[in-house]
Amino acid sequence: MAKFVVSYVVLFLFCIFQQSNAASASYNVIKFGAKPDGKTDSTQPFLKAWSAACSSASPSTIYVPKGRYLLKATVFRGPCKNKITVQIDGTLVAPTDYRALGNSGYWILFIKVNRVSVFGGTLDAKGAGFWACQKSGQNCPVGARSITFNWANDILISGLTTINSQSMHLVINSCNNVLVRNVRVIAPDQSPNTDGIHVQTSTGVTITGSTLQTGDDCISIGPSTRNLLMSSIKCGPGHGISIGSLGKEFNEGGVENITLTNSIFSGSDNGSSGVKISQVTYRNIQGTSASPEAVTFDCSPTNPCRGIKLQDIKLTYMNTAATSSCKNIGGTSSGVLMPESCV
Ligand SMILES: *[C@@H]1O[C@H](CO)[C@@H](O)[C@H](O)[C@H]1NC(C)=O
Ligand SMILES: CC(=O)N[C@H]1CO[C@H](CO)[C@@H](O)[C@@H]1O
Repeated sequence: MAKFVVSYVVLFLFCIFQQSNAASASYNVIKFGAKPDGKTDSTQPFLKAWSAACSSASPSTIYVPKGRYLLKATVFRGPCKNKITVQIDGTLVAPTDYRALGNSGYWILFIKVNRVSVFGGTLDAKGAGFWACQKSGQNCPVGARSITFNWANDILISGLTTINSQSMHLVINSCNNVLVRNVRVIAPDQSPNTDGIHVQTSTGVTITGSTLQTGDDCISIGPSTRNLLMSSIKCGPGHGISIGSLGKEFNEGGVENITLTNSIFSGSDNGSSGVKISQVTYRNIQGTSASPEAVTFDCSPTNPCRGIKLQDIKLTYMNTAATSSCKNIGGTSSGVLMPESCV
């Protein structure tokens, strides 16, 4: 009898699997006219593939084969009828002239999408021209973020590489339930404002197994962010992890329940804050600091940081213990702490 039940269940699962397989649709961008030559503008073919997937009643896959695809500023808009998987085996490249992304502020933008998964892919934004413009003090456009999710829910970003963004590489803004895993960010350590991952006004974001080498914050956390988990992060060069560094506007929402575990920093420095911060846990963090002061909690007297927990931290500066400084902070510390805790 028990045996019968098991095989019945297996058969039943098999049927479901068959069914969902049969019903899913696949859209290859090449069939919509995309050219993998790195020169022909493939923006419209990508948008047509998106429209087809977005209006599909069954789950669908957009497939980007190997090759280089030139994309201008592109908006993938939802809501869509069902789940969408974007499988990228190729590289998306931005136009060589940085002005082509204009003042839009975005290169690849997903708006109001739900249940979208992006697997693989490389984004090469060719940001060097834009950074040079900024350095020379000319009149430059605002600079485009490479990939942004705005008002999105149930998102998976897995195995994506993003290179040389004009500004922030990956932005998660006003989202719920986002998993970022095995992502790589690569930009020179002198490139300005090229944050690796920026999270803001979002709940339930997990960032794991990612390597972030960039010119600004590896991860920056903006106002109104709750339940953010970061684990197995390799950061550096880069400015470490900053919380609430925007802090410019009044009535910004606080940052709550942020956990960073099992992460390694090299040549990193710190960030500080102007917004209300609570329940931040740093556990099992190692590495080297670019400045003698490795840990700075510069919380404001009006919005002190609360519930900060530090456990097993070892950060050195030129082979000696780095230092820490705390202002207006409350919390606890345990385990081996280098620098000594100021909490
Ligand atoms: C804090 O965030 C974690 C995810 O990092 C979540 O599992 C947990 O439920 C959150 N705690 C509270 C009190 O919301
Ligand atoms: C190296 C570095 O950027 N250190 C900074 C850490 O944060 C404090 C407070 O904002 C700054 O004063 C340091 O310069």
